[in-house]
Amino acid sequence: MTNYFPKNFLWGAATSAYQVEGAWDEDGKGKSVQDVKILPDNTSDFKVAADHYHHMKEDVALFKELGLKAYRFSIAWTRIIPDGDGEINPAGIKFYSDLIDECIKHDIEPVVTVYHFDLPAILDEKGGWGNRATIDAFVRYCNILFEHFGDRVTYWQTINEQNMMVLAGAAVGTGDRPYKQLFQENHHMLVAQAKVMKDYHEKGYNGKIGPAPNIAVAYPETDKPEDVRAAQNFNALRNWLFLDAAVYGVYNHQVLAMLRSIDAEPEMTEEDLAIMKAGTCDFIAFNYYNSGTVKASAVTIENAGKTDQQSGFNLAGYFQSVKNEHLGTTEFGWEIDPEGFRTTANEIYSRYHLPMIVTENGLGGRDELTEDGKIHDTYRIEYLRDHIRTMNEAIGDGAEIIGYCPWSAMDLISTHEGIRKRYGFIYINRSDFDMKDMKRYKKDSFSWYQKVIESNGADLT
Ligand code: BGP
Repeated sequence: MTNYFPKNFLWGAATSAYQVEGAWDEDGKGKSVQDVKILPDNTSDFKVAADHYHHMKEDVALFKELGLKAYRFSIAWTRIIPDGDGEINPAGIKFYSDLIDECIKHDIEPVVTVYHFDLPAILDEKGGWGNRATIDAFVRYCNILFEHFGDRVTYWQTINEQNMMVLAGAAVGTGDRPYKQLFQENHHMLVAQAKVMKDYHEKGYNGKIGPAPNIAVAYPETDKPEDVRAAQNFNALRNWLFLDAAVYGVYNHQVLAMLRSIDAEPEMTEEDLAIMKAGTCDFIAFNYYNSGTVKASAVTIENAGKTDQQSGFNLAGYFQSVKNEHLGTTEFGWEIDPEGFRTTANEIYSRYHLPMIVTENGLGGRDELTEDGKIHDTYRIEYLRDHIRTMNEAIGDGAEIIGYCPWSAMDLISTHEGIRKRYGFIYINRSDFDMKDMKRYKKDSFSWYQKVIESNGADLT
């Protein structure tokens, strides 16, 4: 197999603040929607998580040992501005400043997401993204981050998986509401993101900024023209809406028609549209776990609702998600489709011609810590190997992928399935309800990924 990875490829790994940090109310941190949400049954809260807040230096040293060239993490808005739009918390600035310095000291490029599902709870109480004041609060927050860290951070992502907040909000803990409301919130997020990208560019920082949606191409179930069109509709609503806005500053035409027909078209002003046009991105960060498969849908269908990020969803009259009979699944039921990764990367590149960083990709499983302190996660190695192979092929096809940050650098709390669903290269010794000793163990995937990075993707054995 020819190795197409460029010499300076950013081999990385990812986490998000509320899922990894813990210290949920320490050093002045305010509460986010993740801290106050109703948890699914038998599932850990996020109060301690992987206690990365207190193990930061130890963890970054492990990332160095792993060989990471990049670390994709998010900043908790509520550490920086505890109530979302008021006073700045110096301890929050210090924590991320130290984390960035620690990464740089170890030659690890910080790849920073400013907002990963954790809106300040106080802003949520005031109407959240439905309230236009949240746009201003977000823009101010981002500018504060740029002022403090803009000299050291080259890759910024605005919003993690905005599409999943809108389409699978119940699963990712940002709440479910009627489509009319959700797409109005979505519109405000698009405007906020555009303002932030515009500010970032105007202020002349020496870096790049982009969105970080979850992008996964969907297949039609059959070659029936109606199924093909269903897949086109699904892709427009799930994927292209978010990238068309970030890259071209426009609304996808098919999505607007769809939203009109279900009475969910957002209200937007001329000024909003001008802002969207004026603030666009430099690169595309995207998360990929698996593809989707859909068929045409009757005008009324049972279970027209949404499930979780990767299990597909239905829109009566437009599309209905189905199981793909050609794909296996993880033990948590998510389909596995490395070929779809190549297809998705090429599709994104064909549409937008911008450099891409994969900011999430990985397999959640129930890892076992053996008595001699090992974790034999061969299933994770297989998943990552197959995806790295198809990513190499996508680069060979000409898709400009400049970095890969699998989910996750270390075990953390899943969005809705607790810590029993693990993703990390590093095992954290705790369970959903027993904090044990929080000791860090290297999984088999750790030494495997180490070799992958050392060989710049040539050695996947
Ligand atoms: C993405 C999110 C992450 C993450 C991952 C795995 O949707 O950006 O925050 O958790 O999916 O999902 P889960 O934790 O539900 O297994």
